[in-house]
Amino acid sequence: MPTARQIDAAFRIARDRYEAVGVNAEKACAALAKIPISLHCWQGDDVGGFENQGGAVGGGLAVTGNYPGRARTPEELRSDLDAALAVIPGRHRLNLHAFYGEFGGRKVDRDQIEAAHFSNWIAWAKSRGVGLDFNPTCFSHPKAADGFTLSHADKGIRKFWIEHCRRSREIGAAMGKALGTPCVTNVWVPDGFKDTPADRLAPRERLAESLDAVFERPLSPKHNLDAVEPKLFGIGSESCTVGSSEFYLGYCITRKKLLCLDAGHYHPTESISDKISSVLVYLPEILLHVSRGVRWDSDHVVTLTDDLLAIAREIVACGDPSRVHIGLDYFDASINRIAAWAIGTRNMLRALLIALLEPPGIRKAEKDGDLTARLALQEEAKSLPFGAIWDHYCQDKGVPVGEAWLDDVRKYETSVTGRRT
Ligand code: RNT
Ligand code: ZN
Repeated sequence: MPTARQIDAAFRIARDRYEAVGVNAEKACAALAKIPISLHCWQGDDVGGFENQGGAVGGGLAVTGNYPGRARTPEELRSDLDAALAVIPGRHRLNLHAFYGEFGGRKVDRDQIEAAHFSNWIAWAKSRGVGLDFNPTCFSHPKAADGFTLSHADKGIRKFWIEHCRRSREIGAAMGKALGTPCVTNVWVPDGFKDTPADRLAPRERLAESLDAVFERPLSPKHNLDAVEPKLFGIGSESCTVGSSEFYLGYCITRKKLLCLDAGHYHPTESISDKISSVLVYLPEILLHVSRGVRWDSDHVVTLTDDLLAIAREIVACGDPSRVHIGLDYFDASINRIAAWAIGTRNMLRALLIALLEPPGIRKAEKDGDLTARLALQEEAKSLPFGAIWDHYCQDKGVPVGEAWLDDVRKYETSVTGRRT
């Protein structure tokens, strides 16, 4: 492990190197500290939730792997999140799903949930200085078993899910109010067809109508921001997804909602990086689900890929990162789950730091019409010493530098997660 002095020395050299290309590394670090990442609670327990219904994940989602140590209770999940946050620099957020409520052993159906069921989460978040985001859970439930919820042909089933989503955004608003930072409440429904539908229009009309009912009551944007999430396909809904990209883009523009761009929800050769600027022309704010699809929407742990770098670059290049709410969305049960959070979140931050350290000469070359210089500078920027800036940032924020974080996670594994059966 490098000593603090070595980290400082490397930082000073790197800072000078960046200064030579017109970048202020200290300013970049200060800007990074202002960007929160919303950690997805569902990485900690394989999208299980705490309803004690014993229901495996549904809705076309698949979690694979059997690594020991899954969180089985809200206390365990909070403790695991503390362990993850301890190795991630900066202040962040937690993204909760409705079925992570605490129901005191009683059966509380989804259309009965209340903010009181999340009071321990709110207290935890407050004590950690963490913001909360929220999601209705429209899967892993008997009323979603045939793959349809808000667009269901049965009015009673639609009503049930409308009530669930309505309550979810009220809970989101209660969280936002209690914590003094707006909660982004994101609606994703699995609705879709395994095989070629005869009528694609009616379910889409029903989905729009149901969503309008969900969002009927205005809530202060200081407390809650509504988002909706499109998808291309899921397991069991390969032929047609009711909430497609076009469906929700239109919905968001006409209803003034946040569009959620999930990195795994498009054709495999499409990246959400190019979509960010496109939708920011029409929408003041958007939500991202940063994920990594491998051949399909497999939700692998986020790694430092070209795709991730491009996403981070666009968030920064569009001028105001606060317009883009960044959430993570992956679930890997084949490795240590706390490590999965740490790896993905640290990578998201690292990608943002690289974006914040982009030499201004690249943009200038484009403005000047010098495409040769643009490409040359883009390529040279790839070997600038961002690692030394990142190490220093981690040290400055009081978290382990480099792979040292893994030792901390291993210690926690030996004493806590590894003992769970
Ligand atoms: C599913 C969506 C959705 C979920 C979470 C658990 O394809 O990406 O965001 O992953 O709500
Ligand atoms: Zn998602």
